[in-house]
Amino acid sequence: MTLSFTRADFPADFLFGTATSAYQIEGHAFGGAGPTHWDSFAATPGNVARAENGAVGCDSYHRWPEDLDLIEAAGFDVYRFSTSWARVLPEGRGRPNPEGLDYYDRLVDGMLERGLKPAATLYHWELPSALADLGGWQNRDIARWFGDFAEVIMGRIGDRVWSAATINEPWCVSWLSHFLGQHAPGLRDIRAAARAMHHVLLAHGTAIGAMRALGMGNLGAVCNLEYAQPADDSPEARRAATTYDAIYNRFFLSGMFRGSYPEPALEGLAPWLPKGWEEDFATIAAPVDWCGLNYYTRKLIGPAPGPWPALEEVPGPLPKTEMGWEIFPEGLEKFLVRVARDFTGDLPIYVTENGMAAPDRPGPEGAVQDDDRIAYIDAHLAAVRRAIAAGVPVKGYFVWSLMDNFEWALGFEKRFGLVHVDFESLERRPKASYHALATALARS
Ligand code: IFM
Repeated sequence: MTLSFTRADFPADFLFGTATSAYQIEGHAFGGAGPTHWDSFAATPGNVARAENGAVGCDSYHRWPEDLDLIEAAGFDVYRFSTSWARVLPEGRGRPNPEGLDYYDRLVDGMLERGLKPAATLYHWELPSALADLGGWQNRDIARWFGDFAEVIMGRIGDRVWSAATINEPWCVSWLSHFLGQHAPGLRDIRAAARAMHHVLLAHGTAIGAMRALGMGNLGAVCNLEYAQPADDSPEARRAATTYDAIYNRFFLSGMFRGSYPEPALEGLAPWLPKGWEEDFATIAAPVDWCGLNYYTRKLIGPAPGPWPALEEVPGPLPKTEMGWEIFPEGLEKFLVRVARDFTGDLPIYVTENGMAAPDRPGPEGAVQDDDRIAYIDAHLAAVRRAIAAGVPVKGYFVWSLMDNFEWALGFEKRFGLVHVDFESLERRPKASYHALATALARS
């Protein structure tokens, strides 16, 4: 199976990339990294499938040259990677770990040597345990700690990265982890969630300031979005979908790009937000140079009994990925149009993550056949092209993920990679989707 487009079907300056994150691939046991809240969350029975963790991951800490070779050989322009706070600052603050700084230094140089643009994300979820002990994202001081971390790591690699984003997916860092309890630190508490939502944004703005002070440009924010639709025509379902949309999609974008929070979210969150939150927007809404959107699926939302937000997800009829997520490429197009119209205007937008978990199917001669993934990427890139045709300044698209990796609470079972990883031998094997992309991206 092939993709229905080639590079030539996109604007000449459109960038293709692939993405990973530190804890999911590096192997956190290596190189003097400090403990993180994901280590203890994963060590707690029932939190992660098969009690797996990121201690070894894909061992990219040692195998990064091979990983960068794969990215280069596929014809990608950009590699979106993240830096582990605890690898750089094992205690979260204070003395840096020289091995950690050296690692990211080598990695960035390795990308440049291969003609790849390094797109760094400061934080992709592994909070140093020492900071979790102090309340983590619930503690307002985290904004300052995060700004200091940004200064340390970017003081080392900021002169060579092509772009830098602050916090991957603020909704996951706050709501998923402090209200739904599905990710570390595994809390289910509305006050903790509200504070984390606000502090994540305050930390974002503080880090933007720290990186600007270093003279860096091309700084951005990355939000994940889920297209919320009412489960039926009732006013109750419409209201529930509006609340879901406000919490998931509008809260963070509004904070960063409008300096306010949406009313349907404040309805339930205002009593729990930290005192004086209204005064923080000058920091939160610090200008950025681009906006990244991570998109995978839509959700049908209906009302549920109980306290705010009084809603629930309702299973939908569309074909699903192995995550159980409905495949809805139209949602990506709608979001690109909507985000540019309502929040970011002329600012470049990047689809910083898109991809699917799919089971491996053996192909001829040991190949890994993942036609479902090829079709998924194809349909979503068609949505990107429609948005571009409608005038949205979409400037790039990143496949999640380069390779199979630690899929958080789902362990290593759900495979998102273009490259298959054997988690016993750690051998990498490009799948059919990798080869399809390499063909589509080849420069003639
Ligand atoms: O694996 C994750 C990634 O860490 C963040 N965005 C969604 C991906 C798939 O669930």
